[in-house]
Amino acid sequence: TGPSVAVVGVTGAVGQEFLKVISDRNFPYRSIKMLASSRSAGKQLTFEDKEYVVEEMKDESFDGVDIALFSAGGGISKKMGPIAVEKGCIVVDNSSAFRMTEGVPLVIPEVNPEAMAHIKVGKRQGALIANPNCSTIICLMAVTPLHRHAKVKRMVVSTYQAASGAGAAAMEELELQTREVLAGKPPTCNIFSQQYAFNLFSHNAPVGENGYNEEEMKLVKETRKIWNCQEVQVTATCIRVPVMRAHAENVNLQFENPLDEDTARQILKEAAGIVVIDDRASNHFPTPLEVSSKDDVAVGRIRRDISLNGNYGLDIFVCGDQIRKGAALNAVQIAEKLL
Ligand code: 2RA
Repeated sequence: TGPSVAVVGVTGAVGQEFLKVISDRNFPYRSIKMLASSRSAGKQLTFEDKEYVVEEMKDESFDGVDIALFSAGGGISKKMGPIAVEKGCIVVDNSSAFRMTEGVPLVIPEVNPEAMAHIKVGKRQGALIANPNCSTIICLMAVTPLHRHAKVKRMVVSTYQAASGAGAAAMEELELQTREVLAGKPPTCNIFSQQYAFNLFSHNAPVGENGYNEEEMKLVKETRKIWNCQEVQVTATCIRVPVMRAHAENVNLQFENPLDEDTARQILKEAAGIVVIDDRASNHFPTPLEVSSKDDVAVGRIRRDISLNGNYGLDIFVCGDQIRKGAALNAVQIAEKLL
């Protein structure tokens, strides 16, 4: 009786995580289609003790599909998303293709579920919902509960982004390079133009006229759309670091209203999808390894920003799994809200 589901880009890192999350959360699908490009078509895969063959995605793949989870790049989403919607399918798109499109809800279920409240499966109405960028999801999961309490005036984000954000091939290259460098060999640089192992560099997204790269502008624009708050001041610096699959982000916040660090810590302890790791005595704070493959976003280093008078400023440090809450889990949670 549940929805018929299609997973688009099923062989990629996020596509595989879609399946893990669907299974972990017992998502009540009636049927599931494994869709990918012609390159992956024909591959066999076992899911929940059933054998599937990956099908090459075609227009007719979406006939009768209720919910399609897309993570196959912006080009595929642009081309096939509207076709699926036309057929009455609800598309949850992990690409950036439609995130800033007027009328397309950009949703983090714990943050702005109201943005998609009008969309339900079963009406065969067809709709497209955009999954925010991973660094936006991870940041706003931690900051929104504080924003709701004291209204963020300005947010300065420094990200330390994992290889997984650049795909499975980047994760493989990080491992390969690490072995090569340790063996005294020159690093293989196919995905990134420079050595990644034992290094870090400004995020590989293109840099725009204003000197910000696309990853940084996503944080600026998506925050304003998700919070429906055009006046919030956001700036960001996104860095790629040699970590496999979890992003870390330092966030400096300036509020319109006072918020002391103890209250902030309490708000975060009570926030959905958040775990507070803030043990100063043992210097134990969030780390990418500790959140990898986990659902919750970890927050620590909660402290008053001493550069400001009173309790109008706060610094926090956030870690979240880029493939899971940063992409697949968020999308499946959106799908759950469609039921
Ligand atoms: C990255 N957020 O980490 C981008 C793409 N998912 O590179």
